[in-house]
Amino acid sequence: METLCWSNCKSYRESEYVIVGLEDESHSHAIRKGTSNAPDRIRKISKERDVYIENNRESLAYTNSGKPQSKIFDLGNISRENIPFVYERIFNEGKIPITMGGDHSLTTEIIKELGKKRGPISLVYFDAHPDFLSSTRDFHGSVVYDCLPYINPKSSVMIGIRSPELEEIENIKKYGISVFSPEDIQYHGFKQVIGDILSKIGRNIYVSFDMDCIDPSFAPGVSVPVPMGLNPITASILLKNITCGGILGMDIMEVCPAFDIQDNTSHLASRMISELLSSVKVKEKTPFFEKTLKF
Ligand SMILES: [Mn+2]
Repeated sequence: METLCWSNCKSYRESEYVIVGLEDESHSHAIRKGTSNAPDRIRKISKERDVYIENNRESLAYTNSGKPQSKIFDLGNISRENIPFVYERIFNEGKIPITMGGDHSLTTEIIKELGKKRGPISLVYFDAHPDFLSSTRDFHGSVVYDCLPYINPKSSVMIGIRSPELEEIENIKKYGISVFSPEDIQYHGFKQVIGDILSKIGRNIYVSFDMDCIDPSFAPGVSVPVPMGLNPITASILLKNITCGGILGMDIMEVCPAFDIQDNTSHLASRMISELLSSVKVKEKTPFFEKTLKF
């Protein structure tokens, strides 16, 4: 089995971070199909693009935060039905899952397991869409509503939102989730937005990263693209500042390889995982810029 290039230890037992692939899109209503191919595609592209070969030796690409310091193990792919069993064990053993989907409804199944143990959770939801429908349930458009029993909406945030439906706007107001759109970030600047986000979220952080939060010019291979999205650098800086004090888990969802261009979206997904893993292990909340590499 191909593993993600950031996987650096031999056994699940010794790992701190566990990579899990979920090849399932059974609860997607999107017209574009193919997110179930994403986990293995991201693994393959990570090996091709984030590893350099010098004199027959593999050399892993660093990020500007250094290289991942944690023990990372790629568990491979599991089925939707096995999520409760596998994630209960991961959370019981104090490990941190980094999940590659699959359609976004898989996040709900992960949050259910996490919420039982560690709820209420501060959900940090990167997405073009709020996924906050309540008239239709149990699909990729109702994730946040389906997660309500396990999260604290007042300490949860949505980042990158730009295509809400009326019903979702009403639910955002009703439950008091803070929304930071790409326009907010452009207008106020990300330093202010980071401050606002950090003042909202608690310490029980779970990050769900729908690749459609990124502008489709950078990430065309997603199942429901929306123009005017986040710049990848902005998303990375936000992600690193939010997660540098530690997280309960993260997922990266909705990459759709069949609609990608030159696998750019899969490469960006691999890169986002490495940006996270290279900066997440800092104990205290040091601002990201104070611990980036100095050349
Ligand atoms: Mn989504």
